[in-house]
Amino acid sequence: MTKKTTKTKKNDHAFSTKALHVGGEPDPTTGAIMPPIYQTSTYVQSSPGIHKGYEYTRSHNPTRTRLEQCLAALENAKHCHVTASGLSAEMLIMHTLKPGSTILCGDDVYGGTYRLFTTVFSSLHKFHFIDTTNVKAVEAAIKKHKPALVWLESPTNPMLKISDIEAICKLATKAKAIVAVDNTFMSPYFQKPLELGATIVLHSMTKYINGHSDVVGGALMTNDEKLSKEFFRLQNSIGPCMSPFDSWLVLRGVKTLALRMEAHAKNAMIVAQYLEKHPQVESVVYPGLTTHPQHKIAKKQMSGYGGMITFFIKGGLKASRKFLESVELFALAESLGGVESLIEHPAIMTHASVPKKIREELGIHDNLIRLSVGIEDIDDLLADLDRAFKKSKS
Ligand code: P1T
Repeated sequence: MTKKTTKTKKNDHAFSTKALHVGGEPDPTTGAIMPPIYQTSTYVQSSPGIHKGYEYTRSHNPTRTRLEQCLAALENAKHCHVTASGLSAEMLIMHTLKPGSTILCGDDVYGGTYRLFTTVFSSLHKFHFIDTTNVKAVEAAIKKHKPALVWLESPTNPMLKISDIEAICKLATKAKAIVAVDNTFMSPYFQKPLELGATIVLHSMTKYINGHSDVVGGALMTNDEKLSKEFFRLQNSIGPCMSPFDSWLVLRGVKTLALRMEAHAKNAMIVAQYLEKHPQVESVVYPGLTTHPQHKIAKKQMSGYGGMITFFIKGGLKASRKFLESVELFALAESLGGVESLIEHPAIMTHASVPKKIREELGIHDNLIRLSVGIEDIDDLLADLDRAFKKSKS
């Protein structure tokens, strides 16, 4: 069997099989079942320019190559480029655009994405932020602004707004714009935007893909060969590459992505239903609840609802602060998508770089709390929330 046939066969496997076996092949020189960490910066050449495909680790590294093969297989993408962080992956996308390009961006995005666009790339490109859950508004904005790129985060961070990716991709394609989707909250397990018409999928690998809160990384996937070459050129020229050790950690973490996502979603649904009934809760946002404004679209384009929940606690900042100080199992920390449960206050923490006025318009109020529901025993998680509600009652 040729090498090419073996790879094609592996790519035909189901998600959880690919997560283990694509890029996870035993080391051909020793038989080690776990791939080696090629902890090297450079590679010996037999004659100038004659080498085994690897010259320098900023450009290529065999451990990173394995991770890229695995992630491309999981997203059903032809190409994947792993980067040093989610934000550096976003930076590379911005650099593929001609200076002066127009970007139509969802109004609710991760605070760091907002900061990158409005304080770093605003001098290079033009950004228009709109509510992309409204397809008609997107259609009108595409006509008006003629963007080169439509940027969607779906579900959004932190409001969990969901955009109709397929409908927006159709509108963008008609207008010769490309669509990039930040798929961090769903991971390729629950959502595959390339199959819905997106040109680029972006992940903060720091979150669900790695899943163990011990790596910061990003990934870009595309089926467009020209774009992929441009990603490589830019990454090699600018330098935000992932280290061999971090690549290896993600390669290990991603093996359990399917199991973890199922466990996150199962726990999150129970927590969301618990919060919905709680007398100290004003309202809950979770894509799996039928009360979610875009629940139908979520059902159509996602195969699960993920592990992220936001809710509004009664009693304003005082109550949210007390609640956040009172939880014991839920750790008060930025980030999400790790096996352990995290809790945070978007207005003060992850979205502090979004101006207060815009935060308020989006609904990121002082009584908004974000949960990244982990895979602990559900009874322990509910008991922890119960305790914190009791303590925060004034
Ligand atoms: O942190 P980094 O790996 O650079 O990824 C940035 C990023 C991009 N996209 C989304 C949807 C994200 O949530 C993030 C990072 N978010 C957090 C750190 C957070 O706590 O929300």
